[in-house]
Amino acid sequence: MYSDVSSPQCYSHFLIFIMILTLFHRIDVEIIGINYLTMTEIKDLAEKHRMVSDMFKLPKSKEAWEPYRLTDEQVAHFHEEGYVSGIKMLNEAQITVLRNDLEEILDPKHQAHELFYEFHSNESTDLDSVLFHSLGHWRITEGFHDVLWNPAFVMAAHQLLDSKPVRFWHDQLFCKPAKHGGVVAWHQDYSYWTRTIAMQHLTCWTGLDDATVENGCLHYIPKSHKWGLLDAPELAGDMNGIMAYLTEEQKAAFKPVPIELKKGYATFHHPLMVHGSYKNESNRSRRAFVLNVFADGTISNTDDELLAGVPPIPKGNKMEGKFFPLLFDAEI
Ligand SMILES: O=C(O)CCC(=O)C(=O)O
Repeated sequence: MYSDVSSPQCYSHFLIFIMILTLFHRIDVEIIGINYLTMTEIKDLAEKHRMVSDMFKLPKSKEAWEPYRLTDEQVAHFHEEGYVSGIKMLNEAQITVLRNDLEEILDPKHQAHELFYEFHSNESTDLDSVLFHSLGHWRITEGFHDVLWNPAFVMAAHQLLDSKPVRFWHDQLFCKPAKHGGVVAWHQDYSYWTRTIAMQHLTCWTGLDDATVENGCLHYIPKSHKWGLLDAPELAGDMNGIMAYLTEEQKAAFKPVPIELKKGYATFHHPLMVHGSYKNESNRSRRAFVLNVFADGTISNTDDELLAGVPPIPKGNKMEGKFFPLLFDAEI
């Protein structure tokens, strides 16, 4: 039996069908609209291997680079002690730009959040403490992108890497809030990086707040870069986890030195330098960003992913490409 298409019942079914169709169409259009917006607004700054803002001026001549050079004494201190600190990186205006950038990207709802390699709102294993730690923000804000090419940074890095060209590895943020900032346990950076060889890496830590003993500044164990490679402890776990891997002689030489720095100033350390930082129980925050580099010619030591979301570089191949820009080459 056929239904009568002109019946009121059939007409109301037809109306409901049209309403559902319209609804789905609108949802569809909205979803496409959201995707379209996301696609157009997220800019991955890793595509740009040069400065994209006017935050820093690139020196145009050999003479113009000179003011950024470390002295021979500073370079000698790095080799002897494993670190050199008190290097001016940023002026007040640059600090303000980076603090504002930081404020924005701390929000996990930031539109470019997916570009982080890692994002830990709280990496601390101590339930009463907070340690914000992330990697990959150079891809997200112009400020954190351009600090990679800061002349004061690249010139010092070049000198400390035995005058070799400087290639970017990755960046990090370590932020401790006032009152309940968590520790960064004693560690050597290279103990987490053996997936890249040879060991010709370097770390630069720059404060966005004045860093003091009270708010959890970085501490070094001078000369520990001569101890060889130790096992890697949990980074934001037990402060003294590394002690299990030390000889009695190393334990006796374990004399932490606080690296107090005014905001905008940096400290550079060797990849085997034992370092860490204590809690922040003061009423001031302690925010800092870290730049990790290696000498050009460093190769991948794994077929696995080197950083989350970054296409693998097959073992034995040179570290280069979109995610690992060359930052400084005196020959160019
Ligand atoms: O900011 C901190 O307290 C730790 C930094 C660190 O581990 C590093 O610079 O390698």
